[in-house]
Amino acid sequence: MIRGGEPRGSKATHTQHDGAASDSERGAALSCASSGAALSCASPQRCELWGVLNVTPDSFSDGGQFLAIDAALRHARAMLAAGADVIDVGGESTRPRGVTYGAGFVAVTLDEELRRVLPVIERLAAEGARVSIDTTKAEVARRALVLGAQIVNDVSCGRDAALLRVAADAGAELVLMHSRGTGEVTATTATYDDVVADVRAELIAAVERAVAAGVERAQIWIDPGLGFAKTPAQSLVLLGCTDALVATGQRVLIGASRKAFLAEIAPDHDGALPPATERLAATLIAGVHAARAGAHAVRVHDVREMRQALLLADALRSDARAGARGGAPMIAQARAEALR
Ligand code: PMM
Repeated sequence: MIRGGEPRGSKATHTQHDGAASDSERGAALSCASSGAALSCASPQRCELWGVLNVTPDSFSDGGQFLAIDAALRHARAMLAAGADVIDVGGESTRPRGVTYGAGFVAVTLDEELRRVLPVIERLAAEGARVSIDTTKAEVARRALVLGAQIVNDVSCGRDAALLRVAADAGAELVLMHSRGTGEVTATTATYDDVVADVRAELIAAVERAVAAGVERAQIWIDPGLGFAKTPAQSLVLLGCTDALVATGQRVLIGASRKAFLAEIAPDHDGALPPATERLAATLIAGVHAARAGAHAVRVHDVREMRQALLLADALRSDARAGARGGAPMIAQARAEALR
């Protein structure tokens, strides 16, 4: 799939959004270069596909669809068959409170979260899937890892030392997703001097906390947390500057799939915001951009479609140019890769 990216500058488009910080966003829009990141990302890896499995009644785009274990397993298996490398299982919605998502997520008890995720994780891991547990609770992470999950996806950015120790003790991979507060957009949480430099610095600090807790540095992923404590414009800037995170040397996960900022940036012709399930085209462009910038994985709801987009983007970069030079277009290579 997509390998590497080309050097480029970055300019963010301004867009209407729900809150404060427009001055700092204007600064941030020019900040890829100023944040000290190398803009060239010739990373050789394949961009992984992480399929989203929300076993919740209230996630913003698929809430309620996969609460029943059978439905969750069916969906996970379909994503694996479509090429997912990881299934990211979450039992508590993380949608931030605010203009976009209204009341936000409903906190669930430990018992309820365990009840939702453990049976699904146990089955998927037993079937050989690489499973990630999307949680902020140390005990949920611990029990999921015991049942065979291999990755802890922490959307609280390593705030809880107990969660970090759980990942360390299990030798698990750990995703540190940037957020502030519970991800809501307020004048406090979404004010940045330079959104790229600030998010990068807060992620690096979280990486150091995790390393101090015993997690192997090479096991740690970072994620800008698009939509979490970020206005749509700030999310756009961060997505546009994915390479600034790749330049840290940590593996980078990008989760843009179906998010509200995509609708704000690309509304319908009549100005209406497309609902979550109708943001596929923007999701695919976001994923292709992230992969080209060197992201190591994209977290998506639509695995088959994302994979198709990444394969075509990759073919356009390499095969089409080889074809123009008189070489044989490497369609066969793409097919071989598709079968991996
Ligand atoms: N987004 C959501 C939930 N978990 N985890 C990571 N690492 N990155 C994200 O961007 C992220 C996440 C919210 O989206 P969803 O409701 O579609 O799961």
